[in-house]
Amino acid sequence: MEESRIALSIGTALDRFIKNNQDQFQYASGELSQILRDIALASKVVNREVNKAGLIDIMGSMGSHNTAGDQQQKLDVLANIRFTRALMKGGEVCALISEESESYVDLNNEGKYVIAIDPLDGSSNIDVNVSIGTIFSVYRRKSPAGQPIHEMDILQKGSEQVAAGYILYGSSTMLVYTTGHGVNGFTYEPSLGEYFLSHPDMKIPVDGKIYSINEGLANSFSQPIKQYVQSCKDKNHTARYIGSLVADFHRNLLKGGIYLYPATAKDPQGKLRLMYECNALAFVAEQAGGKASDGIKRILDITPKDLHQRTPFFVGSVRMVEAAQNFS
Ligand code: FDP
Repeated sequence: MEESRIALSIGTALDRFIKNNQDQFQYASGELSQILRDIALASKVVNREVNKAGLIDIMGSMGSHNTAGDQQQKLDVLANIRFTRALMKGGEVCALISEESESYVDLNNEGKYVIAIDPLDGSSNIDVNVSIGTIFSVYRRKSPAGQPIHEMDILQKGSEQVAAGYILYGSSTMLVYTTGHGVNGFTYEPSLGEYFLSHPDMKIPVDGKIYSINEGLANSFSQPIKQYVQSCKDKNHTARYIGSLVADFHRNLLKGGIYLYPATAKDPQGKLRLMYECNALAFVAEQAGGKASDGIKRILDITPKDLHQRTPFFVGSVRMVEAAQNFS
């Protein structure tokens, strides 16, 4: 009986983990904990919808484009609504930056936190049943609460994040986050409707053998990037590119590797967005012992000038990112 499935421990639920670790946070008033719970809840709803894609009419494009010029998918829009509503409810969040909205949203409240979110990343993969993700960054507001949001609250450097993470809607659904005290991963147990701690204190291997880059664009890579990719081939490294940033990042976090999205002819500044894609993953990578760079400098040290700013992005195992930088 002791060894039967029902007698086995189900582990630590996300809520319990957040509560147990609340004191680690500098401003331990419970608000950040509530934000993490709200994100987890919204992700469960999005997970439910993602799993039904194909059965209900949520696949395909809306026929509109977001600020970055990408075609908006129905699920992109749905995920944006879900996360926005969840984060607006409690009053902890005073402003939202989203891939799906041109400007930030000032929630006109006393909230102390600003959230940057890509509600559904890798959306071109939705219709073909490939893993997609949500990416989020949490900042503390700088201007006094109760006044209109100021630019300094919005355009903060990645190093000022107080929490960040992602949800991966993959073969299982996972929430991975950091509050600056290491990285922990939680797997969703759908029959219980809960996330459970499955990957405590995640560490990315110092070196790896996987390189992830869209080599179809190789003709427009700079010479140093071409040379770096060639060096990976010379070492018989493995090429893996899902084309879903969260999924590619997560695999490399577990196995060791590098993800690169360099400048290309089409996207001379790189394709990925600093504020709601790169910063969060850079924070997670560093907290897991990895590195994130734009090829020259640390991602977390870039001062954003624009909400939808793009940047070249090299992230993953320290040695691989350093090697790629050495070619740049
Ligand atoms: P998508 O356009 O499908 O939303 O951030 C955008 C992103 O996906 C990343 O998730 C992904 O890694 C990258 O773009 C893929 O871009 P390419 O198709 O140019 O390789």
